[in-house]
Amino acid sequence: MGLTIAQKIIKSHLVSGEMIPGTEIGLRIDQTLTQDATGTMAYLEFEAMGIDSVKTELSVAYIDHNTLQTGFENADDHRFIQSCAKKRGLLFSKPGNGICHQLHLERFGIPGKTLIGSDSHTPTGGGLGMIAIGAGGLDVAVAMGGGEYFTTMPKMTLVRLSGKLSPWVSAKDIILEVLRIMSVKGGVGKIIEYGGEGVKTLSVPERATITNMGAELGATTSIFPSDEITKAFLKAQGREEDWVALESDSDAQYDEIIDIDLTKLVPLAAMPHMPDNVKTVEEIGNIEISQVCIGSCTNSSLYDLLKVAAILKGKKIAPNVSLTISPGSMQVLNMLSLSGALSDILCAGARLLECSCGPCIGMGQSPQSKGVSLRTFNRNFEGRSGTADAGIYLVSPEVAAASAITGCLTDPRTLGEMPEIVMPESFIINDNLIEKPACACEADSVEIKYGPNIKPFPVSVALPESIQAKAILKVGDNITTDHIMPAGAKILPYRSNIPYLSNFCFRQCDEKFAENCKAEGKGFIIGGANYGQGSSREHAALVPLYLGIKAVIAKSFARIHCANLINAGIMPFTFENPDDYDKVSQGDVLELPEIRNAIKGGSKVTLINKTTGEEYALCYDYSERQKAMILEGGLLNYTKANGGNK
Ligand code: MIC
Ligand code: SF4
Repeated sequence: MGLTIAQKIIKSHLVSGEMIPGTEIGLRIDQTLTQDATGTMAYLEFEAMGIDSVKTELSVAYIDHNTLQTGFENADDHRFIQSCAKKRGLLFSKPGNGICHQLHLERFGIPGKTLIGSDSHTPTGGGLGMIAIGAGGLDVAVAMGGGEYFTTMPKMTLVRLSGKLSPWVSAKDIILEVLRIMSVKGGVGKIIEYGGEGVKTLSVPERATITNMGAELGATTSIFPSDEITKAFLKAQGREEDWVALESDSDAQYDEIIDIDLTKLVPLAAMPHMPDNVKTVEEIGNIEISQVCIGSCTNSSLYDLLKVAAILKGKKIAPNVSLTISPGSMQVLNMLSLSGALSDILCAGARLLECSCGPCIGMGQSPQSKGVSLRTFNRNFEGRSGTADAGIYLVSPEVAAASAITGCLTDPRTLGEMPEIVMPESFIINDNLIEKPACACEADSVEIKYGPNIKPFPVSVALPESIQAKAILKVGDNITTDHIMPAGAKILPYRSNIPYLSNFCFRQCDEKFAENCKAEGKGFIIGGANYGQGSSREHAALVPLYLGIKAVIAKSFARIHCANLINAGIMPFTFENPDDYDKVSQGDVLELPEIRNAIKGGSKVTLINKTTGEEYALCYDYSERQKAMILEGGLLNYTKANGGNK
């Protein structure tokens, strides 16, 4: 039987397991990336593993999230990461160089290779034909040390593209359409592969916009073929030698096929507060807006910003609008500037921000109260922008630029003819902001620099015989990691200080959560469907661990968060009968009797509700490795108990 592109790469990197969907596989990882908001923890974990230097082909530590320095904390974290990179053999991308995913695409991604990154949008690399997966920091630390990356063998979905996009319609509209069709949980346990004739009409940055937002589908990753277009992109980046051709076999089998005719697509927008709440811009109508933010790892390529510049050229933004532009990389900014396009953007009245995540992670630019903000980003979760009552709409660069001019949500097709964009044949290469690691003979003398805000991280203990604790919190469906462990300019500086961070856990759902946990000393969380969707931040597991959470019992889980819980030593369970979710109330006293024996023997787990006297059957499908991790109290303890990096 023929193979899909993803299956071919998995096959060539398979270290353990079999390629049977739903079962655990272990993959050899060629490249890793970290960013600063998850990186400090990942390098602390790497230090705890006691490995001298990274064992991958390439590992890069990027600084792109915590670039607002309102105190010493972020700067100290950057210095810590920089010293780790120098000592342990990683490239270090300094602040100002750009957003990790855009930079990795430009400078390091290679078709056919595997990449894991401590950021959920790592699948951006799928635009180049890589298997690029977002993971928790601990999984990345293990991979840096040469260990396998374990995940569940996904099912294969083919999104077959035909036709060609109409003027003013763009790659963002393709992925918004996929989100409309599949929903934010539709991709769980799947790899989304793009194929069909329409693929040939999309450049690598456009493909990367699509694979980037595959994270919002909950997919393991998304991938495009590596073809002549990929080759041309790598050539323009001075890396033609990195190119290899990759396509699926003609008789490859997919579990699901979705057909999209690009010709029929129109400008779309995801309305507050979920990326799958998609309607056409026309349907939503000309609502008034107060802010437009263009950038993020989804839409900050040179192509995107040249389009924005061409639309804004000779125009002025509406008086009621604040327009921000965050170029994805120094290369993008440099080329915009040299081509004169930057001047078109600035003269129209835009505010130029640095090449970083910026407003996407709430690092400034929170909208006004009840403000409507159009963003070319990938997430519009409630409160993520830093303004609790703001309404965030996710749109394409075309819709964003057109609306900035008119002052209300605008279908760009009403502006007449789309200006023509000519892309340069080669990019300006300047890797000045990438620092190389120390050579082997100097690495020993490099000192790791810890700042006072860097505190030890919590480690779980071996699973006890039985656990009795309160349902300390009950939440509904689609709880994001932004709910569990919010980000934003005020909180992100404490990513390396779990005790302090714990005060903000679940604030949006229950202001007293941390206080209640501290009073009880232990607890359970009851969740709905798709619990933990969104980011890869392992803080959403480490902070609950610190607060004494022993298990999360939900209707279903998002992939990365579920793995992070197990890595931390917190048990994820699902209700065998989803209706039992309704029978548990916050505050009920619950018991997992004989839980250690049950997990050890792989037998049924029952949850007893001591308050109501009811019993509920729970499900878990941990692999043998995960069972051992739960029994030992998480991945670090398990690794130590097994004498090294497994
Ligand atoms: C995000 O977009 O939510 C982030 C910030 O990039 C996160 C990582 C983090 O929380 O540090 C992600 O997507 O994984
Ligand atoms: Fe940065 Fe936003 Fe991309 Fe996350 S989604 S990596 S915060 S730009």
